Amino acid sequence: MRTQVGIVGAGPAGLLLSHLLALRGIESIVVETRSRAYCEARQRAGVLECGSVQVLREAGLADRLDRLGLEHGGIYLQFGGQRRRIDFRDLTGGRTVTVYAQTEVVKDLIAARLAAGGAIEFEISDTEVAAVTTARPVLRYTGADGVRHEVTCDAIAGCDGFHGICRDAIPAGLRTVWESGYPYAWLGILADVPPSTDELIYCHHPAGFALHSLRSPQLSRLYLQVPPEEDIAAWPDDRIWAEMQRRFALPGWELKEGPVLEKGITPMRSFVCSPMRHGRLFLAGDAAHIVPPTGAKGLNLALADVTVLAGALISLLRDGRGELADAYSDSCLDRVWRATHFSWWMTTMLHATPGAGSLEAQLQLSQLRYVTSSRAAATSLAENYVGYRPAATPG
Ligand code: RFL
Ligand code: PHB
Repeated sequence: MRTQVGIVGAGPAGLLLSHLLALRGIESIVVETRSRAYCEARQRAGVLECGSVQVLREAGLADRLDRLGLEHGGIYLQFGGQRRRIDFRDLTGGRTVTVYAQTEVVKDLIAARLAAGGAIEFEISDTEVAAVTTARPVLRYTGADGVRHEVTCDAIAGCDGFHGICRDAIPAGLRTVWESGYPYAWLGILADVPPSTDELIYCHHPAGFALHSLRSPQLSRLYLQVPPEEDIAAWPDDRIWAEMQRRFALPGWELKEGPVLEKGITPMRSFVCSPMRHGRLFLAGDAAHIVPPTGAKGLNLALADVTVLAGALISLLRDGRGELADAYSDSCLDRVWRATHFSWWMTTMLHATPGAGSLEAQLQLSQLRYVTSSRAAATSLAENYVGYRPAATPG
């Protein structure tokens, strides 16, 4: 088999890349270990930066996003018995974020690819990438029917997430990895209850961080800081709600409870791999970098990477020009490091470190008071949250 770009992974990165390439006449195949139903149901991110919304809109993928997405002009920071708003519109010249679940983004992308006759192979196994430093890299996999395939490509995009195989195709001696864990995890729930808030609430509390997010006017998404090795079995629904009530408590405000539709625990880490390119293999999204979710950056970075990558591959494969491909890694890593710092900063400002002395809490509270009272500090948070810097759609 022969295609121009072999794409490993049908997450947001791989799917958007195949779509952006198809819009410019570049052929690709997407291979994915999981089933379509699994990819469409996996509960993950919820916040799109304005640049991500613009890329999806310009690619003709925003029909449902424009109908169902909820535009938010700010967030609340809650700490020390008060809830203060950061006004993105005011601080960033009118920019906003949009709450629209990653599951919906993935559904839209899969539907658009299949409607356009795009090739997505689900439930494949034994993915291999080879000859990536030649002009004809090779992608091998076993299809759902058990048949082994070999696809000769012009380039391969490793969009296979943090646990994928593509990153390891860059020889260890040629890549540098920076990594750090955090001494806490998030317990996330999807609840069948209208949100109790009009904007997301990021809540600092001595017992640990909590986040009130949403999915629709009827569905709430909430998170609690828990110990990293916590067993979800230790958290029956009534314990989760009791802990939410304790952390979010504010006089005159009520947290509404409802049936818990889904729950799970997510560990946290910061991770960056450089370079994001080796020969004709290009990494994008979680395959190359991971951030803790407190800054709502992971999905947005994945979409930004492939927006840049699409431009680089179009230039390379259509016009025979390699400059953008050569610049790909550095131009993405600039944004990745900004988001890595922002996510680390939000995380360490808002979470309680187990065993930390009381000095830490005082420093966090001082930072929270500063960021909610100084226009300069609030602007820095706001411009990072809405997206610094957005990637432009390839021409
Ligand atoms: P994905 O989504 O992990 O997709 C990778 C795909 O590759 C497949 N795969 C393979 N396919 C073929 N062969 C192999 N050998 C393969 N190995 C793996 C996998 O099955 C999968 O389908 O990576 P991608 O596309 O880079 O997208 C990244 C985002 O999914 C991720 O960064 C975000 O979900 C992170 N994130 C958030 N990001 C935001 O921007 N805003 C948020 O509000 C936000 N909240 C979150 C989050 C992540 C969370 N979790 C669960 C980690 C909240 C949570 C709780
Ligand atoms: C979510 O809605 O899932 C969400 C929102 C904001 C975050 C992380 C996750 O920072």
